[in-house]
Parts: sequence; C-alpha cells; structure tokens
Amino acid sequence: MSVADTAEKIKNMEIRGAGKIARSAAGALSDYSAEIAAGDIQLKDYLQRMHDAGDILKGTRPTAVSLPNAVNIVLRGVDAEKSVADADTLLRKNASEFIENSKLAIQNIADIGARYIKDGDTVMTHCNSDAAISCMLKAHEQGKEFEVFATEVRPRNQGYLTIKTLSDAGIKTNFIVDSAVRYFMKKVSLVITGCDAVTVNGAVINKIGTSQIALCAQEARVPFIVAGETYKFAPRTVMGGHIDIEERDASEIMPAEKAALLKNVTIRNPAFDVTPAEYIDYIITEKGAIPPAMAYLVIREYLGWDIGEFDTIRNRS
Ligand code: RUB
Repeated sequence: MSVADTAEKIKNMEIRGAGKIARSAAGALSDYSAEIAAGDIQLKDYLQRMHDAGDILKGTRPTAVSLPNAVNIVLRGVDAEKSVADADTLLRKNASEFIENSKLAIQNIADIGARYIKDGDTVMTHCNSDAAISCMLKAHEQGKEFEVFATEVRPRNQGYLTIKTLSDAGIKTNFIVDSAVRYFMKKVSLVITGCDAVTVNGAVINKIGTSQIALCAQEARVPFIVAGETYKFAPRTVMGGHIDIEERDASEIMPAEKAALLKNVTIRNPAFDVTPAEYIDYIITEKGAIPPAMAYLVIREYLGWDIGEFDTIRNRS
C-alpha cells in the first residue's frame, strides 16, 4: 500500500491498534523504497524521500510509540549505505524482519500471558488489543475454562471487535458499557489490556478508560496485567520526552449538528490515558513478564540507544 494511503487509513482508524499501525507503516516504507529505488534516483534524494515518508507516517497518530519505533527500526543504518540499491536492500530487510518479529512477539506474549489465566477465571479486557486477546485465545486453546468481560469502548466501539473474535473462538464473553466496570469488578479475577506506549517509569498508555479500570482493579485486589511488545516502550522518555495523548474530533462523540445546538458545551475526546506503574502487576513482553519498574531495562536491552528516538536531528548532507 502507498505511504499516502497507509497514512490516511491510520489517521481515520481503518488501520488501528498499536501493532497493526506499526506493521502497516513498515510495509508502506518497504513498498515505497522498492518503488523509488527502481527508478532513476540519486542516493541523497532517495534518503530524503524515505525520511520524509517516515515523517508523514509518524505524524498520523501521536500516541502509539510503536509507530515511530517501527519507522526508526526500518530506517536504521540506511543513511550509511553507499548506493540506492544497498540502501533499498537494507531498508526492505529491516522492514520484513520487523514485521516478522512483531508477529512472533505476539505468539510469545500469548504463551506467557496464557499462564496467568486459570480454569474458572473471569478475565476483563478493554479496547481491542491483539496482544491481550492472544493471551486469552491461547488459554482457550489450552482447554482452560474461563469467561471474559469486555467493555464497549466509547466512542469508537472497538469492544465489538474484541467480543466478535472471542465469541468466534468459542469463549464465553460478557459485553458491558464502559461505566459498568466497577459494578462487575467483584466478579473478575484478572484484567488484561494491551498498550500503545510504556514510559521509562513503567506507566502504560492505552485506550481511554484503562486507568479507571486499573484503579477499580486495585481497589478490588484484582491483578492488572498489560500485554505489550518491547517495541511499544518509549526510548524518548529516558531523555525527558513525553507521550502526547491524542485528542480526536468531537464528532466521534456527538454529531456536529447536535453539538452546534449546545452553546456552552465543549466536547472533549482524548483517545488514551496514562495508568501509573503502581496499578500494574506485570507487563508481558515477548521477552518475559516484567514488573513495570523494569521498563528502563527493556528500553536499554531490546530497543538500544541507536533507535533514533533520542536524536531526531538527521545528518544527511
Ligand atoms: C487501540 C488500543 C490497544 C493498543 C494495543 O487504540 O488502545 O489497546 O493499541 O493494541 P485505537 P495491539 O483503537 O485507538 O488504535 O495489542 O493490537 O497492538
């Protein structure tokens, strides 16, 4: 798919979820590289166009760190190549490895996460996370008997995608409105969500409402675990950088004509929120389950300092 089409689909959420966003950006960069490298282009122009394409993709949605991490991983080392052909080969290798590894990561997370689900459990989840759902699907495949409470996820109703997947797999699922979380928490034995970003202090950024669920889980002494690939950890937060919380259009909450009748009302639509580390028992990564306090080590060991999030100044004279 072209970079422009991919960027548009990420923006309008036809492509959504931190993992899918990252894989589609990697795929779009790979296709674009193949296309422009096949033409008559100088290395300097090739690099400029690839970095510009990366910037377009990074600018589509601000919160999921998987997106800049994926773009930076795909572009890693490309500036040092001496010809367009070599740069294109490296870029496409980076992209296919990233896509392959990110799929393998979900399988590993599923294997580890499934161990937290026992016969007789009631698992609550929020939004629609491939990583979180993979843990439930794996536990079900292993023959464990449990049921799920899944939230609706206003305003974009990602919960429907979750209940469809779980129900198709044969998992008994309860569908609840977001505001019913505390009411049902006493029946829940485990909460599993995905994540869009993990900061160096172990805070997790995920779909709006996640932090309320974590608070309810803590009040009810219910373990709260997060499933997230290591490429969702945010190196920039080591250097004092922040994760921007995306605020989407008010029309997702109320049609513009109806909102126009309300003279003194501002409709706010943040898409994500921050759950502090103290509400999180474990983050399940493909490398193992870690306490959130270990986020720094994940950033250092698995993303490396060369990922490019530290230094956005590009030196391509
Ligand atoms: C999706 C969301 C998901 C994470 C993780 O938000 O919050 O929980 O992205 O998903 P949106 P995954 O629908 O606004 O993109 O585990 O699939 O990467």
